[in-house]
Amino acid sequence: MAKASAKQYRFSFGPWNIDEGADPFGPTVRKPESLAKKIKVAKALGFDGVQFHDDDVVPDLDSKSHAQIMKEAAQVKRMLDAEGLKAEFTAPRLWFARETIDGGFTSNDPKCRKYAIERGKVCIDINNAIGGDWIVLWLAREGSYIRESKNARVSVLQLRDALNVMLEHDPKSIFLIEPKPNEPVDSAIIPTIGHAIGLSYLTNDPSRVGCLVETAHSCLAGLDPSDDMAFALAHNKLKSVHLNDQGGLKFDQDKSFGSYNLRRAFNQIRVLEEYEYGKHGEWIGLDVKAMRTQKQDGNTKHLSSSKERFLFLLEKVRTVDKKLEAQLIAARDYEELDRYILCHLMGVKYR
Ligand code: GLO
Ligand code: MG
Repeated sequence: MAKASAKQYRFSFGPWNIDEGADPFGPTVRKPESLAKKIKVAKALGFDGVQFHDDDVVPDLDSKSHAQIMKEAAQVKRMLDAEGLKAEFTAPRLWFARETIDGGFTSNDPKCRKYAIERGKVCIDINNAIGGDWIVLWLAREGSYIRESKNARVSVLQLRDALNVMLEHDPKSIFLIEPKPNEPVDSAIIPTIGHAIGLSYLTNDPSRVGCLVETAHSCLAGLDPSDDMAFALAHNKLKSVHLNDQGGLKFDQDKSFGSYNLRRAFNQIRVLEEYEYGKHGEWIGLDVKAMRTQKQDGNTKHLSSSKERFLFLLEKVRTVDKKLEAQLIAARDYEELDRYILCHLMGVKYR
């Protein structure tokens, strides 16, 4: 077990991270668990908070009045309070509704775009009711299957306009864009962290538009997740992360953190640690999925093992011989630096 003090870091995951194991090729293999149970699991596994979709907080919210939605959100806040947990964020699940088949904010149908914006406003109200720190916008269907179906320049400006309306709806809310290059769409309008940050600068209040880097999404774009985090940190825009892992350019795997590439995981923690990520309340979010083969009674092991690995690698980051590292960098002996880092990671004697 890791020795490092993780005081600086707060951990969270979402209810969707304890799932039933369905995939596009087959049915569910595990029974659904209630939100109340998942909140208890978060506490039992030593997490500090929970991430939500708007309809995780209030199921079937389109069929409910605003007053009813607020009442149910307050109940979830009480469930969190009872466990001493916090809500990290709420995300409008804009990829599930009939109205968002062709995207939400960038749908070609103006009625559907209006639906998406109204849903965004309800999500903001829910987030305020449960005391969440931010709104996360995973722009799942804001893209296309064939490029001719949408004008990408128009789509970018529609995203800007939607953000402006939401920024105005609540002058205190902070919005984080979570980019992903593909899946469910073929080509996303905002595929990378550079695009997300570029979009933030187009809005009326860039200071309230940041971003969330997810390991697997960076890998799917062929990029290094720690470099994406560093880029966002350089812009003061890294407000959250979704740590997981991904084995190359295939479907979005959401593997346990570090399970595919330990060194890549080490480097993500390294960049977060070096720039004191977490000092201003930023969370370590885990967006991991259990394998479909996993049985019901082991359906949270991917969460506990991801957190355990984070703490183990944090210790590795903190015990790098900085003097030696600086000497090897000054000597431009990167072969030796590579050897030292690998010895350190493998726990074998160096020299
Ligand atoms: C899927 C995304 C998804 C979001 C979550 C919050 O690829 O990573 O899990 O992070 O729905 O909006
Ligand atoms: Mg994610």
